[in-house]
Amino acid sequence: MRKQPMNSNTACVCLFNVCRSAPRAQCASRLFLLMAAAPLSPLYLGLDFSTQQLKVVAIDGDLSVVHQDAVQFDSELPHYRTRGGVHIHADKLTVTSPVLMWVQALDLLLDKMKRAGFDFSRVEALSGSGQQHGGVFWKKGAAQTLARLDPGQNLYQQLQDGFSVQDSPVWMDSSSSQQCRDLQKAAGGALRLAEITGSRAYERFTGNQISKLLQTRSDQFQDTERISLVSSFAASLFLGGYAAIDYSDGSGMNLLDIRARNWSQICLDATAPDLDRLLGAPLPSTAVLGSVSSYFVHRFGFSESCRVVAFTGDNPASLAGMRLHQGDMAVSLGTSDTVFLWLQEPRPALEGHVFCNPVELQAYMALLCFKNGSLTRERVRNQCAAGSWEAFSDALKETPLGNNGNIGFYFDTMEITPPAVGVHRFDSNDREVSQWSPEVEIRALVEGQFLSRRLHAERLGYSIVPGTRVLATGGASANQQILQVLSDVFNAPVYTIDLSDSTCLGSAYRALHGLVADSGVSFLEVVKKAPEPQLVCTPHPTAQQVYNQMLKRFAQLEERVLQRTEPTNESRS
Ligand code: 5FX
Repeated sequence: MRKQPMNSNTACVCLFNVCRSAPRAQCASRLFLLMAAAPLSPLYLGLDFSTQQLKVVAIDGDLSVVHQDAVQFDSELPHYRTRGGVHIHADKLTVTSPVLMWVQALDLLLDKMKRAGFDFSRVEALSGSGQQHGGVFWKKGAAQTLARLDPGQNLYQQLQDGFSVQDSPVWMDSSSSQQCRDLQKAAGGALRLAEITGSRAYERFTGNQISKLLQTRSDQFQDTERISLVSSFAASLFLGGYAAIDYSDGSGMNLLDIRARNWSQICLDATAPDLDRLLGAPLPSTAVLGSVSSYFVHRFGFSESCRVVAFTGDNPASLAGMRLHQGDMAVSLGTSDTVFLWLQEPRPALEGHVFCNPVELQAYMALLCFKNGSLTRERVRNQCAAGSWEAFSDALKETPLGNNGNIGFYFDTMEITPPAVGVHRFDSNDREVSQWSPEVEIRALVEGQFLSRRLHAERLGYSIVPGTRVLATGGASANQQILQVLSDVFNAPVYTIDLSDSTCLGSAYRALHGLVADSGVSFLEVVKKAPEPQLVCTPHPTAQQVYNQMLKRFAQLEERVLQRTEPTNESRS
């Protein structure tokens, strides 16, 4: 028997059974039977700093989930008095979250994992994501605090004085309309800004929030030594130093030139002085930023070699979790519907967002949000199918593809894409009508929603090519007839994918990929062992002809609907 120095990766049995209570270092016998000469398999951590909670998932090299945990901000950190993780201010436009709540949530999460016996020494790499657009303002001197964290104290105790702004603006904020107008003017218009940064000016985008801080609380701005996104802030905690903003989440700031993959000088100049220094240089989303700081080694038992892979936004991380391929589209059918696209050549437009792709350097992704999703489907189900999904599905089955030329727009609340409101019905001669039979109304709603998803996706550069897959997730993806319409409108097969925690899982996958990305190994190669999506529908043979025609009319009718809608407070000029 060979005596070996123990590390926590090595399973052992003490012959005299004294180890159970005594720490290894104090073991009297120093006589171990090595049960497993090979170290336990490595693990990869994915964290998600989302709006309402901090979540973690650990996977092994086979991509199996071995540990999950979460901290709910409202209930587990009640002293911050957040609702849904945020504070909505009196003006109803300003929405913030306490930055120290996020710090304390990390303390709590890691303590929970430790108590659950999670073996941090097995973590070979970690990565994570954060709600997009939120800004964290580090106070002068915070870099030193981060670099000298004392493992005897928690992060919260040591970072009390680390931030120049205590309440971080988050993605739900819409208080920077003036700054949006100013930025668009400086960039040469909304479309020009979208061509540079991937999006026209949006109030929640970080650059406009930075500009607002400078104009309204310049003392706090002056006291700032670094600005992070929620994602890069979280990575900074693990690194013990400021983490770079990654290209993908950086695309949600109205500051990054998404083609040059660097800050746009026009946008920097229009936003705040000396901003490139405050932001640091952006890096690819697959970059290994360094190893965890000694704080995590000593306090939790992480290995000194545990790598920190750039953190990114929650939507980019979710694209990774869904393992989207080139040409794929993912549709999440939830309270609001979200569409993710993998794009090779983007065409930024006035609606939607184009971000750098989080898993492939040369590619892009697009994100489109549609506010009138499941709630509108439920309203129409209640009115036209007596509240029954079965009757709703029967109506879809009994009505023809193309609905005999009837086209409807259903915006119960002001829509994001496009910014229009109200219910608008047009017959096959493009004449406005006030009502239809329940069956026609149901088909018009579902076709109208998916024609809109297709129209706006195509405007951003998406095209349906052989091999295109549509991945459906979210509540309504359980309804086969709704998915059949989706398949017909896109003339593509529809697959479903179980996506509980796609964001966290995507971050864990990215941690694993980050270790090999530099050697040219693709993300899809690394995640090929993950379960495949299930094929549920294929398009009807006549679908292409019916919906290609219908899409043209739909686009013209949408213009008519838009002309009747007042512009929103978000600047479209
Ligand atoms: C995307 O642009 C958004 O604002 C949201 O999806 C946030 O990322 C939610 F965390």
